[in-house]
Amino acid sequence: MTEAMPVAHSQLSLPQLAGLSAAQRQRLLGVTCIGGPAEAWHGELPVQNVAAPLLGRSAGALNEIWYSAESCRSGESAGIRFRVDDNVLYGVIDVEESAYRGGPLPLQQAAEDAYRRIFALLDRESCPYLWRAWNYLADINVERDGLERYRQFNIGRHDAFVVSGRLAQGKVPAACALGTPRGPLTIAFMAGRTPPTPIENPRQVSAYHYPSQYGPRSPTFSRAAFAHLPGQELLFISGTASIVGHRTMHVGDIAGQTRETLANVAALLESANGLTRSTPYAMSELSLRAYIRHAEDYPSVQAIVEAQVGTDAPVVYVQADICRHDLLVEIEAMASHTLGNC
Ligand code: 3EB
Repeated sequence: MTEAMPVAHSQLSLPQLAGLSAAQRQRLLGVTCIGGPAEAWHGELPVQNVAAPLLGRSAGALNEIWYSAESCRSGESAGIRFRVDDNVLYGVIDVEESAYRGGPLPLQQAAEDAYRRIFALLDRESCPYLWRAWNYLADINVERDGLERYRQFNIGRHDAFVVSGRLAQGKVPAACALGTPRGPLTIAFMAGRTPPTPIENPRQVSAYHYPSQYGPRSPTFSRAAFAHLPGQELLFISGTASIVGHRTMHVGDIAGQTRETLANVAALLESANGLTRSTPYAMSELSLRAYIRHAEDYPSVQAIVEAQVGTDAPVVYVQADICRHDLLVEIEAMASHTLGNC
């Protein structure tokens, strides 16, 4: 755990978690548990369970913990568990689609409702700026009622951004959206009191400008974003895939897709380095999460990722469905720099 950084994330085993001091627990913002259900230790913490298997690890589940600089307060509102301090809010909402079964597209309604509730909470807590959202839903590529479920999710999410006025103001967060074999729609999010600086990729059409062939409503996310806290700049790189312009490249070719994805991550770093308030960011300092559609592709992806970012970089590999059926891999990343005077 990095003491120097105001906001940090790290991976802890269950015994390590159990061994945290009371002071350290006070600073916990929340937990992501990948590959297995979170254990009972979390009490009132926001916990996102990602019902997708880890790849390349012998041990079962992975707990990724977010810390703040300060003591946090816990809250629960409209099905959202959250922790908040003077600068940052982290929350998790799980929505069961069965609650919306009467309507035409339950997932669309679940997504709209989830995001409306998130925005209401952020306004109430005076943390109006959504920096990053992590979206997971079951059967993301499955067509139901005539429309792929990812596209249904996009309509609901988009509508919530429109209703709240956030789309008109260009306030879309960095994000990812992945498919899991089961589980509710689950959204984790980080928000703050300062507006994020969105970062786009010159090699790609902005996702919110995708043509309608990818669905009736565009996905609402920025390719990356900076978030600023006192003395700190956080860089969130959204889920990034083998897309150039708006088209999928290297269909059926995992090595080609992985290389193209990393070229997009590198392009995002270059854009970010034109906007940073800190020193330039390098590929080697990123903390990454790689989502791989087919478990058997893991060795190929790992070899290419390690060749680019080194063997020491923290990379978590997860088997998950990517939101276009022809995408085989997606990579997201984070980094953090301290800021001198602020
Ligand atoms: C893409 O570039 C790949 O719907 O929130 C990446 C990141 C993707 C976020 C989202 C989707 C999302 O379109 C998919």
